[in-house]
Amino acid sequence: MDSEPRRLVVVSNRLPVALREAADGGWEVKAGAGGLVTALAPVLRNRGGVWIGWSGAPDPAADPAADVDGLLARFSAEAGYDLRTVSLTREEVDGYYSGFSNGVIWPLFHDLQTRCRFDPDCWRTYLDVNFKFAEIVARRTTADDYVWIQDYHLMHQAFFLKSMGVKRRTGFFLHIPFPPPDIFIKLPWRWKVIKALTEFDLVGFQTLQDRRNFAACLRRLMPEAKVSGRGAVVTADMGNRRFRLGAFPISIDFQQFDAMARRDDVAGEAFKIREALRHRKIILGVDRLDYTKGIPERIRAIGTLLRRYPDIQGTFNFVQIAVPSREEVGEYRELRTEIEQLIGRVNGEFSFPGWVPVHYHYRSLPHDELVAYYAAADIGLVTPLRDGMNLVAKEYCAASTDGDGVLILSEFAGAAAQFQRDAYLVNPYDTEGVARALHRTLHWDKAQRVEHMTRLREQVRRNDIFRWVDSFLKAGISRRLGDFPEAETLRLGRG
Ligand code: ADQ
Repeated sequence: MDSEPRRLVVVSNRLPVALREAADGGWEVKAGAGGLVTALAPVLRNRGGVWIGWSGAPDPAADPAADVDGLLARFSAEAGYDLRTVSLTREEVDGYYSGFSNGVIWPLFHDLQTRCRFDPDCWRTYLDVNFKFAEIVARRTTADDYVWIQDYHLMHQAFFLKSMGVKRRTGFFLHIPFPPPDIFIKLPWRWKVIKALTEFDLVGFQTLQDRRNFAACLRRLMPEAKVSGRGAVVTADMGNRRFRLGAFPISIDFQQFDAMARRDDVAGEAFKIREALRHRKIILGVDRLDYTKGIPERIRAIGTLLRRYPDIQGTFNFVQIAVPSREEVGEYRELRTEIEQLIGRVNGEFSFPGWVPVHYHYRSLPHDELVAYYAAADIGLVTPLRDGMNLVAKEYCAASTDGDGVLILSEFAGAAAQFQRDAYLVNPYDTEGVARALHRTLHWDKAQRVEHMTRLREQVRRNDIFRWVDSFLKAGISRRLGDFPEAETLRLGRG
């Protein structure tokens, strides 16, 4: 039996803070607000936890005026856990982050292989940067720690730790899908990637299907591997060692979204949104502007809806909120232009005085404003072409506090596995099918909407982000979130 882990160490590409250039030319730190930070901060806080990652700014350490360590130390003191930054040069960011992680793994793992640019230089930089991360992990941790690595940017951490002779208990969670063998084997470095993943003690996926895909790739590329067991977590036997594979669907802080949607100011904001749209039905899309999210296909479906069912014209608005993402990449700029042109076309064809069908916001919204949109919407239209999980679907349900709402969800989002009974599932490529789903659900009566939404909300409430952390830690080290010792105990233990 393994000994009690003393600290939880989280390693991710980005730190849960953003380091950026301030107006006065210096650097400033801003806290992140994602679900992962919310879930992990309580485990790390006051328990001597550490978070290791890139600050998001290429090489601020090279800037003599930047007191990066000082800035992070001040932030760490407030946050109650240590932040350790991995500095990356502009070239490293280009090769490891943009080139390999987002130019190869992201499209390949989302089944969009034609978008991959298999550049061997980027692959080499990916390995170099993974080595750099692993050196810092080795330096900043001890054999008593549990090291939890996040996502596809860092698939070689366990491999490099072992090659340095550093013994650590490691867990890895993949936030994006894992593709089936026919797609995965297109990767020129498929064997090295799968081998690297087998070096973790636990590899976690979003869904059972992802886990099955991984097991199928493993059998194909490493025939000596034997996967056995039943349930969410199974064992892979590699002959000389074993590791575990599990499905851990990620989630959100349900209570936080629910409570925010119930706040008077947020409910007031939701009312204002409805009023501005003259109390017509609201169909809502919220995404990072990414080609996996199916935004052009969704706008085409709105056009089809208006063309096929003319009775519906003037009765609803489609509001699309897109957060700018990876704007430095040409492909993403082209996608933005395509979306704007498609919206222009639909609005040009169907608007009439007093009604414009599609409203489009290209910006990141503060949390409470986003929740006001969720609360105001009658239909959440979540139609990614492929998605690891999709948290927007869960946030929409959590913010629908009156239980009156409809979730139309892509069958290719990880969330579909949990929501298949109560979301209206669609194929995002089938614009006529999506239009039909919209037409039908716009006519659902209140009892029907409430019946499904109540069950969806219950599902998210029960399976929240804290449960996700617990289930991963339980599989990894037979521990729960609350089991990590408080800092006081730690200090006494050390003294
Ligand atoms: P993402 O691809 O980023 O995450 P998603 O899970 O939908 O996808 O999360 C997006 C987040 O961005 C949500 O929390 C949402 O609130 C926020 N957001 C979206 N639009 C916004 C806006 N206009 N303003 C402010 N915030 C906005 C990856 C994987 C997913 C997986 C998650 C978590 O691709 O499949 O669900 O990680 O594991």
